[in-house]
Amino acid sequence: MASNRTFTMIKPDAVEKGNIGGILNMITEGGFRIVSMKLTQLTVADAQKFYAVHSERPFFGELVEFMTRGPIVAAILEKDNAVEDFRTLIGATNPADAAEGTIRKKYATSIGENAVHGSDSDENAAIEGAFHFAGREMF
Ligand code: DAT
Ligand code: MG
Repeated sequence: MASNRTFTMIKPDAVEKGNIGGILNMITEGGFRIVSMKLTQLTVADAQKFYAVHSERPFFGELVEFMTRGPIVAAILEKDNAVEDFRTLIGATNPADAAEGTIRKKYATSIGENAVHGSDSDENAAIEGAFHFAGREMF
């Protein structure tokens, strides 16, 4: 059975541009309940660990630099079929391919600076959420 929680980050580009409110509005309008949320900043070690699966890719250095350059909003979200439905709401990794009505279509500027993260599996959602939040911060 699919878990009902996913993990998201509003990335530094979107925070810099003042898009936290607009993105949170799309998330809540999309039927997701906020379980946990905070403004925080990833260290280089955090970003390298978070994106370890991409460590051999040519864009890894750029990705780590981008993700650590300013604050992010980290949040755990709840909805039936959360992981899959949130991936649908955020849209394709490259905003040029993202469907109308998706967060990345509206707020992302490039494949690298694409405004939001969404977990890709129930297992990763649990790992990523626990990385940022203690049990007492999950409501
Ligand atoms: P997603 O964030 O849609 O899950 P991913 O897991 O494949 O995408 O990649 C993680 C992040 O790495 C992505 O949000 C932006 C960056 N990235 C991926 N492919 C890239 C590329 N070809 N050039 C630059 N950055 C890229
Ligand atoms: Mg991914």
